[in-house]
Amino acid sequence: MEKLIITCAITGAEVKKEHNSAVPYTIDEMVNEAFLAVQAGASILHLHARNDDGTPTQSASRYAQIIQAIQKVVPDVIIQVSTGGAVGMSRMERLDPLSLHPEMATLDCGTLNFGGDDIFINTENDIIYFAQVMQELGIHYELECFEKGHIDTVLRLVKKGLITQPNRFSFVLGVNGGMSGEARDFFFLKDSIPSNSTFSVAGIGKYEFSLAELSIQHGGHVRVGLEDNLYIEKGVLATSNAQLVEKVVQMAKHYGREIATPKEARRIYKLEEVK
Ligand code: KMH
Ligand code: ZN
Repeated sequence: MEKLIITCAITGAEVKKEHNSAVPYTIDEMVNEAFLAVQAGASILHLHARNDDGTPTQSASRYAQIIQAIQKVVPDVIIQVSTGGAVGMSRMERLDPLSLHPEMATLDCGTLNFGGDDIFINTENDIIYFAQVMQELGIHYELECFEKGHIDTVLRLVKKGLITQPNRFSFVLGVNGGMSGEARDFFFLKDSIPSNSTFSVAGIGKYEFSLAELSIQHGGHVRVGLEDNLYIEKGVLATSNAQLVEKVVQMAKHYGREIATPKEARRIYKLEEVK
């Protein structure tokens, strides 16, 4: 089995310090969380930008400050910027950080309810347009699929040549409005993608570690982080992103799966191929 790629989603757009005071907002806080998460074993950082008061922003200049500061302390890590941003942001706003030519970015592959009155909108034309922009800029994308229909959309767009190979899927499961993250969901999605694809899991809330464990055992990769889950165990808040990463590293050790360095992750995810 390939080594395990751990992505750390350090802050997100929705969770707040009121939920867990470890959620980073400022650039210094993000750098500290990023550094410790990478030290613990993360090879990819999934980034959202925030203003100092915690409000989410897709401003390229804010992303530039965050990325530069992070790269000073962990120069090799793979940076994956979010093009999901926060619910309600416009398409163009969401694309703003791509002007920085990050190594990776997310491509959200369908619309879904996002709890309460929120709808996370990703129409088919949005997906096609975002993919086209990333391809033109040479940015490697990860396919964020919140349910099976999103995978079907990807496979249809791949057939039409609108989404290019290699396909790196991320199963983001457990959003209120998306697919749950039970074992049966995991196997259904894993068995629905072509065998030459890679996949990672991002379990939201209570699904974070149960999905991580399944993915470690079945050749997938893992995303953890305070964006997705605030607890290290039931009822106990995590004290840092690094603590969540460390728990996955221990799990991987238990199953005899080694952890990929950023260099190894680039090879596994084929990030080094001519863009
Ligand atoms: N904040 C969510 C609405 C992504 O990063 O691409 C979308 C999200 C997905 O987090
Ligand atoms: Zn995100």
